[in-house]
Amino acid sequence: ARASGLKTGGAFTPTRDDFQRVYNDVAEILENNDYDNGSYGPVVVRLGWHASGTYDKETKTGGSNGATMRFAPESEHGANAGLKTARDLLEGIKKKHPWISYSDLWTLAAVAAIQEMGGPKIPWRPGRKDGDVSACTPDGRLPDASKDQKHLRAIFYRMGFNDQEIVALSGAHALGRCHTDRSGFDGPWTFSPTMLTNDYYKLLLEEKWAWKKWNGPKQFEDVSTKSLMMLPTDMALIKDKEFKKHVERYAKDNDLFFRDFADVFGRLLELGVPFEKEEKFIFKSTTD
Ligand code: HIF
Repeated sequence: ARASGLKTGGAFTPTRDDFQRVYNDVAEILENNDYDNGSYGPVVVRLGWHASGTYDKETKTGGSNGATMRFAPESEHGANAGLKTARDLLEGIKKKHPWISYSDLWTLAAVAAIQEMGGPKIPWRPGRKDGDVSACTPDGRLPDASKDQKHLRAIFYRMGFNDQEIVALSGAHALGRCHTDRSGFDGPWTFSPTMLTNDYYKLLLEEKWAWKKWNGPKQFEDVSTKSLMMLPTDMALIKDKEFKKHVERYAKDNDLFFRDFADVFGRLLELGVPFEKEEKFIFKSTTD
């Protein structure tokens, strides 16, 4: 007998093992030497976050339920440029496990990407249902990187997060890079963009940052190597006293960062979802 959900009359109730199988299949396709820094992990994390970060706690609209980024106009929103790469990558997993909703798949894949890139275990639970085009959120709900701390607070308070949580989430910019053909910005935040560490906070505090001289959008570069970047919204975390004190805490203590990040990133992926079950899964990483 199969140690997983039973098929009865076409209905399929997936078990923890079935979700772990999806995790394993995602983990297997993340590394690819022909793509960016050798991993789809960062762009998959960005997909999970952009699918979730549209949440508005007042109107209870947006969030990861629905996976409405499959549809225009949301897929065409400027903030989502480049995410087709991640959606297309996960299409193969959806074909192999057709019972999983896109909204569960995208968030589970983000969890797998974080864990496989050396990050903490992110407790995750299923229960998201896919919506249709009518649930697409209006443009402008995701943050604009050219702005300051006031904008950051407006965007993340709307999702229900506080200052400490904004800073804890921000450590994910240790991962990946900016692409001129997506956001217009250019370059990675850290020297190890496929490993989650607290380097983002350390570099923010320890490097000297100056405006990059170029024709692109305003961004910062590290004075010593000119190979790293910070967005104006990243720099806001050390300009603002309330934010900076948390940057200092996370720069000093990677375990604290991992604990707080796992908690807040897990909740980000749950925004706007009317779960029927409390129980969360902790997936085995391939290195366990
Ligand atoms: Fe990002 N983010 N993000 N981000 N982001 C980019 C890339 C990534 C913001 C702007 C950008 C978060 C918050 C914010 C990731 C994960 C998270 C890019 C570059 C921009 C401009 C896109 C491109 O050109 O490819 C802003 C303004 C944010 C508010 C602070 C989250 C906390 C850090 C919530 C988060 O988890 C990841 C991963 C990438 C890298 C994607 C890649 O393709 O490498």
